[in-house]
Amino acid sequence: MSDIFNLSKEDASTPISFDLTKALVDSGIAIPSSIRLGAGWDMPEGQAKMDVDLSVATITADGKLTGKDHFAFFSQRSVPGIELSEDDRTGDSSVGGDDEWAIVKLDELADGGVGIIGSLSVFEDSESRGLSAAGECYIRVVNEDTGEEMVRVQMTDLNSDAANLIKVTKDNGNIVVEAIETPIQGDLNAVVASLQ
Ligand SMILES: [Ca+2]
Repeated sequence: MSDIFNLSKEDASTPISFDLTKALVDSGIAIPSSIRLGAGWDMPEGQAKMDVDLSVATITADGKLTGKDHFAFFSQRSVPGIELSEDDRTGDSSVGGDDEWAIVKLDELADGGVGIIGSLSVFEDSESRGLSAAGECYIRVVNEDTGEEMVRVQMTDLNSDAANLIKVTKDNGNIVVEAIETPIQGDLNAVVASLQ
């Protein structure tokens, strides 16, 4: 099977554990003009750095990727409605803030897109460590209109290579934010495959 994306990172430039704090924020919150999906991690003292990657997929009502061109990741950072930050290869790019993030405008997603799924994956770790090896690893959703953090998933016990973690959808003018937990073994192409 050929890979879906070329995942090489030619330029040096940017894991995880899971205490899956369950959260569901929904109903009655009007769709913000934009939301931020933020992710961050810091390796425990003495441990080699890890390169965790945030990716954001535009999804249909069935939770499937609307199209290859609607999946934001390190080599395709701008897709309709989604702008992804630069790739952090170490988790060091931010102190007290997100290392990688995406700004999502739900009303500007590609045709057929009713929401997004945010995922984290480990990039080519020579020690094959899973996401739970990354310390203080989290993914969160922030309402950019109010600055309110709507949901945060803190990872402490997920030893998979990757996972789909956050789902945000539109529902009759409101926003629905869900913490999901779909562990995935494999690289970012496995994440994409899980959404097809
Ligand atoms: Ca990265």
